[in-house]
Amino acid sequence: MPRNSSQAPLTFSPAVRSALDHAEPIVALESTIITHGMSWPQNLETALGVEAEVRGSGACPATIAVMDGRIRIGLTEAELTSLARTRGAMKLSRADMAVCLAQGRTGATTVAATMIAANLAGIGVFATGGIGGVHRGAEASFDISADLRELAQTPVTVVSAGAKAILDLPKTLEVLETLGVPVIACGQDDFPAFWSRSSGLPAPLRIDNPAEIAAAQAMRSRLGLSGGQLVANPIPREHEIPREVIDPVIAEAQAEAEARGIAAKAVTPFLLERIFELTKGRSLAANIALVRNNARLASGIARELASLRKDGE
Ligand code: PSU
Ligand code: MN
Repeated sequence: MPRNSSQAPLTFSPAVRSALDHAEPIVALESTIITHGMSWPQNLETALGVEAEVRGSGACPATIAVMDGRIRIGLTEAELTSLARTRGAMKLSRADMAVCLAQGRTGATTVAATMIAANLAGIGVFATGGIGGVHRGAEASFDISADLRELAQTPVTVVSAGAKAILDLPKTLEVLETLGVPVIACGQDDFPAFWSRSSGLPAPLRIDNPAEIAAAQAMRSRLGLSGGQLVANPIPREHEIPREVIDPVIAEAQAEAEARGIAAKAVTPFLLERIFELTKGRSLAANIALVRNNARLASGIARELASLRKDGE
């Protein structure tokens, strides 16, 4: 267990508490995708569906959020429903967590904040859709997601479908390399592009099975290397939106965001919502499919991490 975890205001759901006590596999899940990434009621359906996917793959889901001054590790169905209906939840990254907790507000955790909470709780793997990264035009806006630095410092394996394709993917890969984050494609050589299976860029590393991904994370800590791993799992073929279809849509949404002066934390939610409208919902269907697919892979990694821990005892 990481240092200081005993002082952190963590509240475990009964299911997660029991899984931790029995050293059973656990997969952390984020909540910004629920409050800022999708709208009601698809956000709740997706959150429940992803949890079911994790259970069906032999692990315990732990959706993470901040409520009433506590970091909640695992939410009941009633709590998930209430979060999915909430308007005005804070979007929490590393910078915002402590203030949200100190003020007793409700907040949804991004990839960065979910990694921090998962690590405090002793959970080693986390599934999401796509991480944040270097935004297009970052050379002017300096908009680079805190998710990247978090991957460099917090020892959690993050399973995603790559970085969201609204980003500048070559620059995102460059920053990850500079920060020393292993970017591991699963099942193919190319780095995936969220809605599409390939970004056209090679991934720096490739591992095709959960056991080796878990072993690599354990090896990092034996080497004293800080940080986690980014596992890039391509969207299932039947759900992908080909690059030539989605690229012009992204460009149009991007141009609108610029024209309207959308900035900072609002950029990603605005682009996802506009792309949803412009694709008449196809982007959302793809997003849901890829998150569920990531939840399955993350569960496999969680099972391997649990058996590594048992072997180490
Ligand atoms: N994956 C999705 N949808 C999302 C996100 C991830 O399929 O909405 C969220 C994650 O919480 C991620 C955040 O950390 O988008 C990135 O926000 P930003 O670009 O502002 O750092
Ligand atoms: Mn940003």
